[in-house]
Amino acid sequence: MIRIALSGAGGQIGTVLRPRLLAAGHSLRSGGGPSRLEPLSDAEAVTTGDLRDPDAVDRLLAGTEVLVHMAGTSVERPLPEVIENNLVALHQVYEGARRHRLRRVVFASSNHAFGMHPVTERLTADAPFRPDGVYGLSKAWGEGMGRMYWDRHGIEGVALRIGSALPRPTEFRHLSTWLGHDDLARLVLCSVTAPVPGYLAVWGVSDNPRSYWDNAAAAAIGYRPAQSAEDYAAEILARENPLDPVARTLQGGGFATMDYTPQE
Ligand code: 15L
Repeated sequence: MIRIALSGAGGQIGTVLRPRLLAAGHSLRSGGGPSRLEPLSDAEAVTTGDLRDPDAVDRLLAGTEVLVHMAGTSVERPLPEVIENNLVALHQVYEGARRHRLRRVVFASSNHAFGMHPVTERLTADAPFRPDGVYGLSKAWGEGMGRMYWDRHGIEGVALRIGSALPRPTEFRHLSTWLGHDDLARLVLCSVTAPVPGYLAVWGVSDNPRSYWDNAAAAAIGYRPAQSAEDYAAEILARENPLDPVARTLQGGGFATMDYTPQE
Protein backbone atom coordinates (compact mmCIF):
# COMPACT_ATOMS: atom_id res chain seq x y z
CA MET A 1 0.00 0.00 0.00
CA ILE A 2 1.43 3.35 -1.02
CA ARG A 3 0.13 6.68 0.28
CA ILE A 4 -0.54 8.55 -2.96
CA ALA A 5 -1.38 12.23 -3.43
CA LEU A 6 -3.43 12.77 -6.60
CA SER A 7 -3.71 16.30 -7.98
CA GLY A 8 -6.32 17.12 -10.60
CA ALA A 9 -8.46 14.43 -8.98
CA GLY A 10 -11.68 16.01 -10.25
CA GLY A 11 -10.48 16.21 -13.85
CA GLN A 12 -10.96 13.76 -16.71
CA ILE A 13 -7.93 11.65 -15.88
CA GLY A 14 -8.23 12.01 -12.11
CA THR A 15 -11.81 10.76 -12.28
CA VAL A 16 -10.62 7.63 -14.11
CA LEU A 17 -7.75 7.06 -11.68
CA ARG A 18 -9.39 7.56 -8.28
CA PRO A 19 -11.43 4.33 -8.10
CA ARG A 20 -8.72 2.31 -9.82
CA LEU A 21 -5.89 3.41 -7.50
CA LEU A 22 -8.10 2.71 -4.50
CA ALA A 23 -9.09 -0.70 -5.90
CA ALA A 24 -5.39 -1.53 -6.24
CA GLY A 25 -5.11 -1.11 -2.46
CA HIS A 26 -3.44 2.31 -2.21
CA SER A 27 -4.59 5.22 -0.09
CA LEU A 28 -5.31 8.56 -1.70
CA ARG A 29 -5.20 12.24 -0.83
CA SER A 30 -7.10 13.71 -3.72
CA GLY A 31 -6.82 17.38 -4.61
CA GLY A 32 -9.86 18.69 -6.40
CA GLY A 33 -8.66 22.24 -7.04
CA PRO A 34 -11.54 24.61 -6.24
CA SER A 35 -14.14 21.81 -6.00
CA ARG A 36 -14.75 19.70 -2.92
CA LEU A 37 -14.83 16.04 -3.89
CA GLU A 38 -16.71 13.37 -1.96
CA PRO A 39 -14.31 10.66 -0.73
CA LEU A 40 -14.97 7.34 -2.50
CA SER A 41 -13.98 5.28 0.54
CA ASP A 42 -12.26 5.47 3.94
CA ALA A 43 -8.97 5.13 2.08
CA GLU A 44 -9.44 8.50 0.39
CA ALA A 45 -9.07 11.99 1.90
CA VAL A 46 -9.88 15.05 -0.16
CA THR A 47 -8.33 18.51 -0.24
CA THR A 48 -9.09 21.74 -2.07
CA GLY A 49 -7.05 24.72 -3.14
CA ASP A 50 -5.01 26.36 -5.85
CA LEU A 51 -1.61 24.70 -6.24
CA ARG A 52 0.11 28.05 -6.74
CA ASP A 53 -0.52 28.44 -3.00
CA PRO A 54 2.04 26.51 -0.89
CA ASP A 55 -0.59 25.95 1.83
CA ALA A 56 -2.80 24.13 -0.68
CA VAL A 57 0.20 22.07 -1.77
CA ASP A 58 0.93 21.22 1.88
CA ARG A 59 -2.66 20.06 2.43
CA LEU A 60 -2.44 17.82 -0.64
CA LEU A 61 0.94 16.27 0.14
CA ALA A 62 0.70 15.83 3.94
CA GLY A 63 1.59 12.27 4.92
CA THR A 64 1.99 10.98 1.36
CA GLU A 65 4.88 9.20 -0.36
CA VAL A 66 4.22 9.61 -4.08
CA LEU A 67 2.46 12.38 -5.97
CA VAL A 68 0.56 11.63 -9.17
CA HIS A 69 0.36 15.12 -10.64
CA MET A 70 -2.53 15.36 -13.08
CA ALA A 71 -3.55 18.98 -12.38
CA GLY A 72 -2.93 21.81 -14.81
CA THR A 73 -4.01 23.21 -18.15
CA SER A 74 -4.48 20.27 -20.51
CA VAL A 75 -5.10 21.96 -23.86
CA GLU A 76 -3.73 24.88 -25.86
CA ARG A 77 -4.64 28.09 -23.98
CA PRO A 78 -3.34 31.67 -23.82
CA LEU A 79 0.23 31.79 -22.55
CA PRO A 80 -0.48 33.62 -19.23
CA GLU A 81 -2.86 30.82 -18.17
CA VAL A 82 -0.41 28.11 -19.21
CA ILE A 83 2.39 29.83 -17.29
CA GLU A 84 0.32 30.07 -14.08
CA ASN A 85 -0.97 26.50 -14.10
CA ASN A 86 1.80 24.52 -15.74
CA LEU A 87 4.94 26.43 -14.77
CA VAL A 88 4.27 28.41 -11.58
CA ALA A 89 1.96 25.86 -9.90
CA LEU A 90 4.20 22.99 -11.00
CA HIS A 91 7.18 24.64 -9.37
CA GLN A 92 5.21 25.01 -6.11
CA VAL A 93 4.26 21.35 -6.33
CA TYR A 94 7.88 20.23 -6.69
CA GLU A 95 8.93 22.50 -3.82
CA GLY A 96 6.16 20.86 -1.79
CA ALA A 97 7.53 17.45 -2.77
CA ARG A 98 10.86 18.54 -1.30
CA ARG A 99 9.29 19.86 1.93
CA HIS A 100 7.30 16.68 2.43
CA ARG A 101 10.19 14.42 1.42
CA LEU A 102 8.18 12.62 -1.22
CA ARG A 103 9.87 9.64 -2.81
CA ARG A 104 8.51 10.19 -6.31
CA VAL A 105 6.47 12.46 -8.57
CA VAL A 106 4.57 10.97 -11.52
CA PHE A 107 3.98 13.85 -13.91
CA ALA A 108 1.33 14.13 -16.63
CA SER A 109 3.41 15.17 -19.62
CA SER A 110 1.89 15.11 -23.08
CA ASN A 111 2.50 13.95 -26.63
CA HIS A 112 2.19 17.66 -27.52
CA ALA A 113 5.75 18.22 -26.28
CA PHE A 114 6.62 16.19 -29.42
CA GLY A 115 3.75 17.20 -31.66
CA MET A 116 5.81 18.64 -34.53
CA HIS A 117 7.42 15.30 -35.31
CA PRO A 118 5.94 13.94 -38.53
CA VAL A 119 3.53 11.02 -38.29
CA THR A 120 5.93 8.95 -40.38
CA GLU A 121 8.47 8.86 -37.52
CA ARG A 122 8.39 6.32 -34.70
CA LEU A 123 9.82 7.95 -31.61
CA THR A 124 11.69 6.33 -28.75
CA ALA A 125 11.70 7.88 -25.29
CA ASP A 126 14.91 9.80 -26.04
CA ALA A 127 13.42 11.68 -29.02
CA PRO A 128 14.01 15.45 -29.00
CA PHE A 129 11.23 17.73 -27.81
CA ARG A 130 9.35 19.33 -30.70
CA PRO A 131 6.46 21.14 -28.97
CA ASP A 132 3.46 22.01 -31.13
CA GLY A 133 2.35 25.06 -29.09
CA VAL A 134 2.69 26.76 -25.73
CA TYR A 135 0.85 23.92 -23.97
CA GLY A 136 3.32 21.36 -25.38
CA LEU A 137 6.16 23.69 -24.48
CA SER A 138 4.93 23.81 -20.87
CA LYS A 139 5.13 20.02 -20.76
CA ALA A 140 8.76 20.14 -21.90
CA TRP A 141 9.33 22.51 -18.93
CA GLY A 142 7.60 20.01 -16.66
CA GLU A 143 9.78 17.15 -17.86
CA GLY A 144 12.86 19.32 -17.31
CA MET A 145 11.66 20.05 -13.81
CA GLY A 146 11.22 16.35 -13.01
CA ARG A 147 14.74 15.70 -14.26
CA MET A 148 16.13 18.60 -12.18
CA TYR A 149 14.44 17.55 -8.93
CA TRP A 150 15.94 14.06 -9.31
CA ASP A 151 19.40 15.40 -10.12
CA ARG A 152 19.37 18.09 -7.42
CA HIS A 153 17.13 16.66 -4.71
CA GLY A 154 16.88 12.90 -5.25
CA ILE A 155 13.11 12.92 -5.89
CA GLU A 156 12.36 10.15 -8.36
CA GLY A 157 10.38 11.21 -11.41
CA VAL A 158 8.29 9.47 -14.05
CA ALA A 159 6.96 11.60 -16.91
CA LEU A 160 3.95 10.14 -18.71
CA ARG A 161 3.73 11.48 -22.26
CA ILE A 162 0.03 10.89 -22.51
CA GLY A 163 -1.47 10.37 -25.96
CA SER A 164 -5.28 10.53 -26.22
CA ALA A 165 -6.70 9.26 -22.92
CA LEU A 166 -10.29 8.55 -23.86
CA PRO A 167 -12.91 5.89 -23.16
CA ARG A 168 -12.58 4.86 -26.82
CA PRO A 169 -10.82 6.12 -29.95
CA THR A 170 -13.10 8.13 -32.22
CA GLU A 171 -10.97 9.45 -35.09
CA PHE A 172 -8.12 8.37 -37.39
CA ARG A 173 -5.31 9.96 -35.31
CA HIS A 174 -6.45 8.02 -32.25
CA LEU A 175 -5.54 4.76 -34.03
CA SER A 176 -1.98 5.87 -33.20
CA THR A 177 -2.41 7.93 -30.02
CA TRP A 178 -5.19 6.25 -28.00
CA LEU A 179 -4.61 5.40 -24.34
CA GLY A 180 -7.55 3.38 -23.01
CA HIS A 181 -8.68 4.09 -19.46
CA ASP A 182 -7.73 0.66 -18.15
CA ASP A 183 -4.28 1.02 -19.71
CA LEU A 184 -3.97 4.51 -18.23
CA ALA A 185 -4.51 3.02 -14.78
CA ARG A 186 -2.06 0.17 -15.52
CA LEU A 187 0.60 2.67 -16.58
CA VAL A 188 0.08 4.91 -13.55
CA LEU A 189 0.22 1.92 -11.19
CA CYS A 190 3.53 0.79 -12.72
CA SER A 191 4.82 4.36 -12.51
CA VAL A 192 3.93 4.55 -8.82
CA THR A 193 5.18 1.14 -7.73
CA ALA A 194 8.01 -0.05 -10.02
CA PRO A 195 11.64 0.67 -9.24
CA VAL A 196 12.86 3.44 -11.58
CA PRO A 197 16.37 4.58 -12.43
CA GLY A 198 15.89 8.02 -10.86
CA TYR A 199 14.13 9.85 -13.66
CA LEU A 200 12.28 8.23 -16.54
CA ALA A 201 9.99 9.33 -19.38
CA VAL A 202 7.53 6.91 -21.01
CA TRP A 203 4.77 7.17 -23.60
CA GLY A 204 1.19 6.97 -22.41
CA VAL A 205 -0.29 4.84 -25.15
CA SER A 206 -2.19 1.58 -25.54
CA ASP A 207 -1.01 -1.38 -27.58
CA ASN A 208 -1.84 0.30 -30.91
CA PRO A 209 -0.11 -1.24 -33.94
CA ARG A 210 -0.13 2.22 -35.57
CA SER A 211 1.42 3.95 -32.53
CA TYR A 212 3.87 6.79 -33.22
CA TRP A 213 5.85 5.72 -30.16
CA ASP A 214 8.14 2.84 -29.28
CA ASN A 215 7.32 2.24 -25.64
CA ALA A 216 10.22 0.01 -24.54
CA ALA A 217 10.80 2.46 -21.66
CA ALA A 218 7.34 1.70 -20.24
CA ALA A 219 7.78 -2.04 -20.77
CA ALA A 220 10.90 -1.78 -18.61
CA ILE A 221 8.77 -0.68 -15.62
CA GLY A 222 6.31 -3.53 -16.20
CA TYR A 223 3.64 -1.78 -18.29
CA ARG A 224 1.74 -4.34 -20.38
CA PRO A 225 -1.06 -2.54 -22.24
CA ALA A 226 -4.13 -4.68 -22.82
CA GLN A 227 -6.16 -2.32 -25.01
CA SER A 228 -5.70 -1.56 -28.71
CA ALA A 229 -7.21 1.17 -30.88
CA GLU A 230 -7.12 -1.28 -33.77
CA ASP A 231 -10.21 -2.99 -32.30
CA TYR A 232 -12.11 0.14 -33.41
CA ALA A 233 -10.35 0.56 -36.78
CA ALA A 234 -13.17 -0.59 -39.04
CA GLU A 235 -15.62 1.88 -37.50
CA ILE A 236 -13.09 4.75 -37.53
CA LEU A 237 -11.87 4.17 -41.08
CA ALA A 238 -15.48 4.37 -42.29
CA ARG A 239 -15.64 7.96 -40.95
CA GLU A 240 -14.11 11.08 -42.39
CA ASN A 241 -10.80 12.21 -40.85
CA PRO A 242 -11.65 15.54 -39.12
CA LEU A 243 -8.08 16.92 -39.35
CA ASP A 244 -6.94 19.42 -41.96
CA PRO A 245 -4.29 18.24 -44.48
CA VAL A 246 -1.32 19.70 -42.52
CA ALA A 247 -2.52 18.47 -39.13
CA ARG A 248 -2.75 14.95 -40.61
CA THR A 249 1.02 14.95 -41.21
CA LEU A 250 2.06 15.89 -37.66
CA GLN A 251 1.89 13.81 -34.50
CA GLY A 252 0.19 16.59 -32.53
CA GLY A 253 -2.70 16.62 -35.01
CA GLY A 254 -4.99 19.66 -34.65
CA PHE A 255 -2.84 21.18 -31.87
CA ALA A 256 -0.01 21.53 -34.41
CA THR A 257 -1.97 23.94 -36.60
CA MET A 258 -3.72 25.92 -33.86
CA ASP A 259 -3.05 29.66 -33.72
CA TYR A 260 -1.35 30.72 -30.50
CA THR A 261 -0.83 34.37 -31.44
CA PRO A 262 -1.57 36.48 -28.31
CA GLN A 263 -4.95 38.27 -28.59
CA GLU A 264 -5.17 41.94 -27.58
C1 15L B 1 -3.48 16.20 -24.65
O1 15L B 1 -2.39 16.47 -24.12
C2 15L B 1 -4.73 16.81 -24.15
O2 15L B 1 -4.72 16.96 -22.75
C3 15L B 1 -5.97 16.08 -24.58
O3 15L B 1 -7.06 16.96 -24.44
C4 15L B 1 -5.89 15.56 -26.02
O4 15L B 1 -5.94 16.60 -26.91
C5 15L B 1 -4.62 14.77 -26.22
O5 15L B 1 -3.49 15.48 -25.80
C6 15L B 1 -4.41 14.33 -27.67
O6 15L B 1 -3.35 14.59 -28.22
O7 15L B 1 -5.31 13.70 -28.23
